[in-house]
Amino acid sequence: MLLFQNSNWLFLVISCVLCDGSLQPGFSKLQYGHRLDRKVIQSFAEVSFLDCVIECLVTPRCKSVNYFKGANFCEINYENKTTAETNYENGTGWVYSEKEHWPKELAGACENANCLINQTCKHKRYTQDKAFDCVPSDCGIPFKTGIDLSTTKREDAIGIHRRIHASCSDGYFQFGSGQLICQSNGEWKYDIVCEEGWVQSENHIYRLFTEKKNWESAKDQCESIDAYLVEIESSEENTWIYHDIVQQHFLPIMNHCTHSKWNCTVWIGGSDQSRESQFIWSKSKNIITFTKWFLDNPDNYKGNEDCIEMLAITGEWNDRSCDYNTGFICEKNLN
Ligand SMILES: [Ca+2]
Ligand SMILES: [Ca+2]
Ligand SMILES: [Ca+2]
Repeated sequence: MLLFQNSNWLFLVISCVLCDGSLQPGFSKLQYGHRLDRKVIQSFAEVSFLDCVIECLVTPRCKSVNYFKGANFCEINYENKTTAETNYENGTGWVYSEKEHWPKELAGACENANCLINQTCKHKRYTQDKAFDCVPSDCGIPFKTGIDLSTTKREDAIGIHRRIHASCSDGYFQFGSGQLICQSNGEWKYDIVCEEGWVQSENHIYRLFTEKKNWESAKDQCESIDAYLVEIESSEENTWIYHDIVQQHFLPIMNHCTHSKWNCTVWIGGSDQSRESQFIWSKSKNIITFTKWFLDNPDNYKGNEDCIEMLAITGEWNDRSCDYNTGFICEKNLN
């Protein structure tokens, strides 16, 4: 009987906390027309003001909330107006409130949960269910080689949304939409890869490799990065590759090139391995129509020259033994 009375009493206290009396300090200290800028851990759409406060109470790192009444939009902050004075500013339609003005009991089962500083406590709201879980509260600052986060706008700056857009730093080529999504496991999902070394011409990109490989290995390396050994289909493409890649990026670092043109070459993707004198491109399997052969070539010297290299000095082609080790150029189509 005593137990029954106690639990009834407990229920009464919880009900009162949730209805009026104890909430008074929190409501009486609301700061209308203000918000704390750029200190957001997480934001939530379509939540009530009280649920916004509860999100803060169950997140150890949270110190205050911003709430936009018109859109039922909630932001929970890792600072308050005392710790981040200069970020406290006017904001029409916003309400600002501090965590310490609200009764801890609002956190329900999470009231005494010892979640880590980068976690938030999940529980069933407005019930006496004692079950809770500690889950990551945000994804932190995203990091990936070559990503430039300085271009993100205020609305999607780090933490303000669980979804942001980034781009690649100078010198990196961007693959993917640039979208980053903070997943519920606390990890960013990246739809962006920034790679160094690619140069673009129209809807193709090219990348020079100076490490020396035989033709087959060079071809494999291009395929391993979702590209192919370059296929040169026109005089314009040959000129562009010769001027913009070979002369600009290859010759300057190959200081021995002046001694012999035969020591300074790059593999391109053509060969006559399957049928002597019928040169085809390895990726498209197209028969090679445009050619830029160096004097007296292709000559199939010693009956053993089936792969095509470009002479870095002149931009002209030579057939050579596929076992020779030299640099190479990969090409990739942009969709
Ligand atoms: Ca091409
Ligand atoms: Ca041959
Ligand atoms: Ca030759």
